[in-house]
Order: sequence, then C-alpha cells, then structure tokens
Amino acid sequence: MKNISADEIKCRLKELGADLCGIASVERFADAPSGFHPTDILKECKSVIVIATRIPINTLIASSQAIYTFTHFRVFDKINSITFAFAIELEKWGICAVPVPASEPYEYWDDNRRHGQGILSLKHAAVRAGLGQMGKNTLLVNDQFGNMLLLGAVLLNEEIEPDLLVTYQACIPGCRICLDACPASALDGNTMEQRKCRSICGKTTDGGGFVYNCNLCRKLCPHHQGIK
Ligand code: B12
Ligand code: SF4
Ligand code: SF4
Repeated sequence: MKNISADEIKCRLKELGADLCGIASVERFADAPSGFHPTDILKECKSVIVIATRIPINTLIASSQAIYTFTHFRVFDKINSITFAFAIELEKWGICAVPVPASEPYEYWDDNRRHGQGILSLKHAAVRAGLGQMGKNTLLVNDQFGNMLLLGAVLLNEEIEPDLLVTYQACIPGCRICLDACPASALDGNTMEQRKCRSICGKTTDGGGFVYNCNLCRKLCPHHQGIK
C-alpha cells in the first residue's frame, strides 16, 4: 500500500478539476446524527476529503432558469467524475476510498415532512474540512468563492493530516436578508423546513423537464461571491 500525503491528495484533486479541497479527520464528526456519520458509510473511515467546484456566477443573472439548472447538473457530473476517478486511483494504490454522491441518490426520506437527507451532509463535512462556514441560509460560504460552490467527498480508511478550521464567520452580524427573502418562509436561521422549500425551489416544465425555480437565499446573500 502506498503512503499518501495531504499535499499529494490536494494536488491530484486539483489536477482532476476541483477548485478547493479540504481534509477532515473522522473525529470531527462526533456530533453527526446516528446513521449519517462517515463510519455509517465506511466502517473504517479515518479521513473525509471534501472538494468544492465553482458554479459560474453569471448563471445567477441569466433570465432563463434553464441556464442555472443546466450548470448545476454539469457541475454535479464534474464533481462525481472527480471523486469517482480519485477513488479508483486510490484503490490502485491499495487505499480503500469511497466516493459520496454530490446529490442523488440518497436513501433517507420522511414523507410526512417531505424531508430527505443525504447519506453524508456535505455542508457539515465541508465545514469540518476547513472549507468555510454555514450561513443562516444553511449553505456553505467560503471566503474566496462565497456560496456559488457545489461539494463532493471521498471517505478514506487512512489517517491524513487534517486542515485547520476557518476562523471567519459566514454571516454579517444582524443580517437576515435570506430569511426575509425566502418566498416559502422555509428558513429559521439555523435549519430549513424542507417541505416549504421543496414546494417552490424546483418545478416541472410543461414538457415534463425539471428546472430550479428559486435560489433567492443564495443569490441575495451579500457573501454569495465571497467574503471581502
Ligand atoms: C436534500 C438536499 C436538498 C433539500 C434540502 C436542503 C437542506 N438545506 O438540507 C432541498 C431540495 C430543499 C435542497 C435545496 C437546495 N440545495 Co440541496 N441538497 C440536498 C442534499 C442532497 C442533502 C442535504 C441534507 O442532507 N440535508 C438534511 C440535513 C443536513 O439538514 P438538516 O435536517 O437541517 O440537518 C440537521 C441535522 O440532521 C443535523 N445534521 C445532519 N447531518 C449532520 C452532520 C453533522 C456532522 C452534524 C454536526 C449535524 C448534522 O444538523 C442539522 C441541524 O439540526 C445535499 C447533498 C449532500 N449530500 O449534502 C444538497 C446540497 C445541500 N444542496 C445544494 C444546493 C446548491 C441547493 C440549492 C441552492 C439548489 C437551488 N435551488 O438553487 C437549494 C438551497 C436551499 C437551502 N437554503 O438549503 C448544495 C449546497 C452547496 C453549498 N454551497 O452549501 C449541496 C451540498 C449539494 C452539493 N453537492 O453541493 N437541497
Ligand atoms: S431556495 Fe428559495 S424557497 Fe428554498 S430556502 Fe432558498 S429562498 Fe427559500
Ligand atoms: S443573506 Fe445574510 S443572513 Fe443570509 S446567509 Fe447571507 S449573510 Fe447570512
């Protein structure tokens, strides 16, 4: 089995197309809910490698939601390709590596609350890997790229040197722009009522396709392009 360093991991993931990469030790997930801990996915997990990839900012100003939607699907594919390729490479070196889906599929679904939960919350993982903080809109905010990022992760059975946690705050003190702007009143500053967001945030087009229909909590955030 090859020994691999944090620098080698980051360098390779950036070569594969990640914009950011951070590393969390599994000990940082002690407060994860039961069933959604990295070791619930990979029993021997010791490190969680989190990547982030940018979404073009100008998709927010395009008048057609098809643009924003298409770029999301493109970036989801990109992240899944990166984590998939990286997991295969590590397996060739004898390291057990498990890629986490960037979006669907996931198994947990509470029909009463219309509440789904990813097998691992990538926002919580990104915070623990030193990539940013979660804002009141519940999105990850990074100082350099704001919230216009999508996330992915690979779980490893190796101890890799973790990154420092960030010291900046995601939110401007007293700000509640996202809470007040949400047309579904889905946000409370801490978590979100998925039923309310789901009633608005995506829609089926007349032709049976899907488009994102709302992203106001992201777009109106003064930190959506980064923390100046
Ligand atoms: C289900 C889902 C949704 C649902 C629910 C969103 C939500 N806030 O949870 C819906 C369909 C509404 C949705 C909407 C959107 N989504 Co979405 N979604 C997901 C998905 C697949 C799972 C998220 C999840 O598990 N939520 C449930 C949990 C985390 O939320 P909760 O109930 O509040 O959790 C509580 C506890 O369970 C506990 N908890 C849960 N896990 C953990 C782990 C630890 C360590 C700890 C301590 C606690 C803890 O903490 C919470 C507080 O009590 C993720 C991909 C992924 N695997 O993470 C993308 C993801 C969160 N979505 C994303 C995006 C971009 C969006 C949209 C912007 C899309 C759009 N419309 O433009 C909106 C944003 C709405 C918003 N303000 O969140 C991105 C966010 C990127 C970022 N910068 O943060 C993600 C990470 C996808 C990705 N690969 O990047 N999404
Ligand atoms: S995506 Fe729209 S509906 Fe969902 S929480 Fe954000 S502002 Fe509210
Ligand atoms: S709009 Fe304001 S409260 Fe909401 S996430 Fe951004 S800085 Fe935080």
